[in-house]
Amino acid sequence: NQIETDLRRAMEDGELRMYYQPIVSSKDHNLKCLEALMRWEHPERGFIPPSQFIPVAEEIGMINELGDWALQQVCKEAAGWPFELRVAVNVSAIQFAQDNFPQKVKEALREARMPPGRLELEITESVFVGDTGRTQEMFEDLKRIGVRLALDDFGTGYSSLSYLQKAPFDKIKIDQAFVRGATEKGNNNPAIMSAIVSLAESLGMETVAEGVETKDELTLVKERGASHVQGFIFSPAISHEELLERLESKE
Ligand code: G
Ligand code: G
Ligand code: MN
Ligand code: NA
Repeated sequence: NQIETDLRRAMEDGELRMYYQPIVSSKDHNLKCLEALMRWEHPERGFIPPSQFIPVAEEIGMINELGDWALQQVCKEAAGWPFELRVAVNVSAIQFAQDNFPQKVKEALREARMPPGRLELEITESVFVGDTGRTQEMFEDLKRIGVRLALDDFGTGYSSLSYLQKAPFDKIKIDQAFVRGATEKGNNNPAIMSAIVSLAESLGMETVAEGVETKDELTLVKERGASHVQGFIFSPAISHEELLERLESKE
């Protein structure tokens, strides 16, 4: 399989990179967290987006290796930042189902000397599908280590409110599908956003409005109470080098 060979080489030869997208506070637009997003610079095919290679890695059984690499890389990079900012890593349901996943997280933090509270794991509702009871234990193990948990892409999958009750999430990420079109007349998305925010608040969870691109969208998500904002209006994901330059210019 060509893509499998290519992915292996990509990991070994450093063709994979972590990029970082800012997540800011709604109130003052201060930088609070960076979401790590994987990028693949293929020597012949050029840039391959994660939406293309992550599902392949899941199918061919390489997502755990890729995920281990990402976790270690992000902890190493974030440990060296000039500010103690949080960093969020996407974790696929397959990775999350590994019995030794909490151990891997602990190890990556220890290796990098990263304080656990700076690491946030973004998981989607798909981790609850086919759950045999182990998921609950996994959450408890991770909370014991001291990392934060975020529920990603909320509202698009199998969204069951019982998931919110079952898991100790610190943050809910409101999917960008609710931001798109939200500023148009007669759109229901603002009402849905308000409902998600009030639910999250009553459970003591932060909220991030994802995919905010325009001023009108920013005004709207603030009106609707989202505590944090992420989107091209502030910045796309940038390389680690560019992030360091930006952070150092703030020192
Ligand atoms: O950055 P972009 O919007 O192209 O990302 C597309 C998708 O790929 C997102 O859903 C994101 O969660 C996923 N993704 C990006 N980086 C990683 C990663 O390191 N691990 C996993 N499991 N998914 C990732
Ligand atoms: O599924 P997940 O939330 O992990 O993926 C985040 C994805 O959203 C990344 O691929 C990122 O590049 C993309 N993204 C981030 N901000 C914006 C935005 O403002 N507009 C659009 N269209 N995509 C965005
Ligand atoms: Mn995410
Ligand atoms: Na998301």
